[in-house]
Amino acid sequence: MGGSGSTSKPKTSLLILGLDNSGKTTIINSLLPQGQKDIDVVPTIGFAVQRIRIPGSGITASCIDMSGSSKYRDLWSKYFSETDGIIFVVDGSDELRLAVAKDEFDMIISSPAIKTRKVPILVLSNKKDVRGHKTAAEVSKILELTSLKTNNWNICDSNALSGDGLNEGFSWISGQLKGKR
Ligand code: G3D
Repeated sequence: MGGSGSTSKPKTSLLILGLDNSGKTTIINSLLPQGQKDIDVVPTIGFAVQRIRIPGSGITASCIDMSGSSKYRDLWSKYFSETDGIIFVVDGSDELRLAVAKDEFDMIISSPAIKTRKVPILVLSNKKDVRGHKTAAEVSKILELTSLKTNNWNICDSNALSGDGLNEGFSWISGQLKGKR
């Protein structure tokens, strides 16, 4: 067995999911040290996966844009079966697309890999600074989170541009991930 040295293998995988324009890229950038825009785009068929390693944490975060790629859903199962946690990002200021986000959310939580492995799910109602933003409580109702009994979940309002609300969400999910190790 070789030594792992300073580039030890990440042990934990996080999946960041949501529709386009919800703020996923802004959020993964905020997980990187300032000035480091070290996002790999992993070549896949039909949908884009952005991947980062969060320095010092042993966590790899992969980000999939769910918009318009539903025909590739079968290919997502690989990511679902490998992930230890999910961050589902919605644009809380885009009321019309919250219904579409709900369909995607239902697809995630009904996936056997997510359900049976009890993957913890953090929902971010992003763009809290935008007028008309739906609060965490309102988004929770739309997504029917209280009916979700198979997985631990949490929901926070966030502003990915300023970082407001992100820490609360990240500390919840990292607590969940630690509990699993
Ligand atoms: P995506 O990766 O989910 O597609 P992005 O989304 O991270 O690219 O964000 C889409 C747009 O929303 C970007 O604006 C980004 O700056 C903006 N955005 C992300 N989070 C917030 C937020 O919390 N508040 C506000 N006001 N804007 C946000 P552009 O103009 O670059 O398209």
